[in-house]
Amino acid sequence: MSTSTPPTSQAAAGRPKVLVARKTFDDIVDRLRPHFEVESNDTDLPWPQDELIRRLQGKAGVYISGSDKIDVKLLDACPDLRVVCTMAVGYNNIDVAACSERGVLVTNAPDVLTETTADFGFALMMATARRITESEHFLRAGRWQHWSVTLFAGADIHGATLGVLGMGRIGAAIARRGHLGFGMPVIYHNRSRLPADQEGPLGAQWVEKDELLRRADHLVIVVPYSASSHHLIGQRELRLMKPTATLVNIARGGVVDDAALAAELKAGTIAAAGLDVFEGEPTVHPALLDCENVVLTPHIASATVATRRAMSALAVDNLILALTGGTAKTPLNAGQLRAR
Ligand code: 8YV
Repeated sequence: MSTSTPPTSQAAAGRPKVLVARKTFDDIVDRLRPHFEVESNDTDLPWPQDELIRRLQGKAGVYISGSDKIDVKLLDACPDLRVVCTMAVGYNNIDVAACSERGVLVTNAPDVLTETTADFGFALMMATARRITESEHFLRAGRWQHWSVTLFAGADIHGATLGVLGMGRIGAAIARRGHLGFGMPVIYHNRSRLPADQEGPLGAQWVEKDELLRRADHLVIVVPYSASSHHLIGQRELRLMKPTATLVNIARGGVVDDAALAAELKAGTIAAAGLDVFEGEPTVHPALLDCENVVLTPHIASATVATRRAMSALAVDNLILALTGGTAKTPLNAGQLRAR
């Protein structure tokens, strides 16, 4: 059930109104109350777009997650909106250019989730290479009759070549783990090459994308989603990879062509995949659900209590700062805002 928190005093009536569009930690939402009249979504379900638009009437700011869409239709229907704060680092769900044109500030939540997300990327890579969930399903199904020398024999992590597609903050944190913790040679592809003084500590070497695909034993995808990264990995790319290689996607659904991936996993083009994000999530392509050599998780790479609290708190801080005359901590379009 959704609740609305009405103004409790005369003073509250004059305060700006904000909407917390997704359920988050109550004590963090409470930080908004001294500054604003707050309406919050206390269900754990996203509101349909029309309901979001209806609830945004008269609201100056909105707190959203990575699955709430801020598009032209919504912006044009919500002329009072001045600030959009997402608790996610990724912002492909927000039309930032359209926000800028309408003088709407957008903030995201970088940095606070970097190490947690890198931990998870590494965990998913290890689970995939060492066939952890596949073997657990086998055991739980009562199929373990005897030990065998090749039973769930997978691929080593230590010493194997780590390929990182997208060398931003999270990509670098994964590279550092591989290089320092597991003695992995690290190769990466990114539109821009890192300066030598940043490559050195990661033991990372820039290569062309096709070379990355050919050489990586374990490929981790960490590029933001945009029109130019749509299906960056499809049939052609998968067929460049080693038959023993694994692929992990913790970036966004749509960066990988899920139908092509399922087909190539079934054909044995690569050994296995670990996926935390999906095209059209929370729906997962049925052909992927049908593959045994895939580890599937429900978009939880940043999901530790401490990190989800830090992400929420950063979004709330941004909302307060932006609407009370301060400077948001992590703005995305502060320099591009059209005057209102
Ligand atoms: C979030 C993410 O959990 O921050 C991101 O971009 O993908 C995840 O860490 C999610 O999007 C929050 O809504």
